[in-house]
Amino acid sequence: MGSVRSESTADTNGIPLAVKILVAGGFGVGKTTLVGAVSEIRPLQTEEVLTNASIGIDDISGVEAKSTTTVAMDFGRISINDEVVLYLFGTPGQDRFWFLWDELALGALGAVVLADTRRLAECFPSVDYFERRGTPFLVAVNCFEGQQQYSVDSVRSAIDLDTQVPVVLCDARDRRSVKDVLIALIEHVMSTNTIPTDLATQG
Ligand SMILES: Nc1nc2c(ncn2[C@@H]2O[C@H](COP(=O)(O)OP(=O)(O)O)[C@@H](O)[C@H]2O)c(=O)[nH]1
Ligand SMILES: [Mg+2]
Repeated sequence: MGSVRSESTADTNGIPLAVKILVAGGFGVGKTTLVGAVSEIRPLQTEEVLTNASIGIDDISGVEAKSTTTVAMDFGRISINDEVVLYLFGTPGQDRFWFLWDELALGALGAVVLADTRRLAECFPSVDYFERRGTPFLVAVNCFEGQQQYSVDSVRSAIDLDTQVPVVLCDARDRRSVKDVLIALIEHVMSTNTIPTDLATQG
């Protein structure tokens, strides 16, 4: 009560606006961790124990402790307020699952590209994908412990990002930190005023 309410929200029936957000980035960068940290529902995950079959296929250099891999995707939900609920879809990190991306990206309002500064190049394919598609995104640097801290500006220039694309630092394990990333993304989407054309065709 007393709050300013945008007439453009879908809240006229008390039903929150459902917003689809993608979480992308390279293998082992923290996508599953991020979705799990922030989700109000037990995240649906399709983790599979890394088997000998993936040796030489999944690049675990730098993440040798990693013993599982997301086969299809992560899914989670977070309410930003009474009016907006975000549905998070983690994209598969491995190149062999690229065919799933176009399905996942359908109707997505925006994307978080997670980056690990130890392996920054891993985020390039995601950045390219969303640039090509015209999906608003930001780059969230997952600050693993013991990792050399890079400035937002040095990450931006290393990725050669458009100046409009926000770069933020985060801890994928921390709910508050992840929520801040998502809020920054929503603000960015609103500032770019991009409504995906495929949303109009969704029921
Ligand atoms: N220290 C630290 N470890 C992390 C962080 N985020 C993820 N991890 C660990 O890094 C590994 C890969 O994370 P995961 O979420 O599975 O990566 P994904 O392949 O992108 O889904 C896991 O063992 C996580 O526990 C972080 O912010 N700090
Ligand atoms: Mg994962």
